[in-house]
Amino acid sequence: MANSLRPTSALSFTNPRSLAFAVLFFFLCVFTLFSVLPKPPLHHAHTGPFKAVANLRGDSSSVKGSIVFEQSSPTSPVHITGEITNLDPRSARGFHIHQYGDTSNGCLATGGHYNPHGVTHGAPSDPSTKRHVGDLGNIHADSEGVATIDIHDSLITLAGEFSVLGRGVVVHMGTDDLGRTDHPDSLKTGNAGGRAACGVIGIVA
Ligand SMILES: [Cu+2]
Ligand SMILES: [Zn+2]
Repeated sequence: MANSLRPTSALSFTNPRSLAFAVLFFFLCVFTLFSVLPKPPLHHAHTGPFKAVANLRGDSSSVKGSIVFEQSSPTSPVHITGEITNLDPRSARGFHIHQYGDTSNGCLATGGHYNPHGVTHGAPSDPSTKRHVGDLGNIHADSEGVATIDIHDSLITLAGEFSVLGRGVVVHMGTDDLGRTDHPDSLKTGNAGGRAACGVIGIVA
């Protein structure tokens, strides 16, 4: 008889169903609050677009030019455009990003091909396991010795740990064999010969 007189409010937590409802409502409130609160950015990384330039000059050759690198976001391909002049007419010449942006002792100071993953030399069309990040293949000069560059590369980037910003760009005196010949240097440098001109990839507005 006394039991039937106890209040049976819906919010009584002695009722397991009401307790479950209250807990659910609480978490729903917390979730809603967190989803509407303004969030601070997770990090201060620049998300793009990114733009860089390299001005190439030769140590002793007259080969020169200017190359622009553009990338709309950290995961987009990099668009490389520009012009290199005074090349041998109708030639193909190795074109790479080298490890260092140091030309203080001439183009040799830029070191080897930029190869952060320790793989073999290849063509830009090869998978990332079979090409250096810096392997951009060959540029092709016309009858006047001018190469017009218009490359989209999906492996190089201007953002993050493996950014090529601050590294070197080299145009070689010979043709890059893209890792396809029996020459002992084929899988190391593409046997592209000496360094005709080089420059440092720097940030521009
Ligand atoms: Cu090179
Ligand atoms: Zn290479």
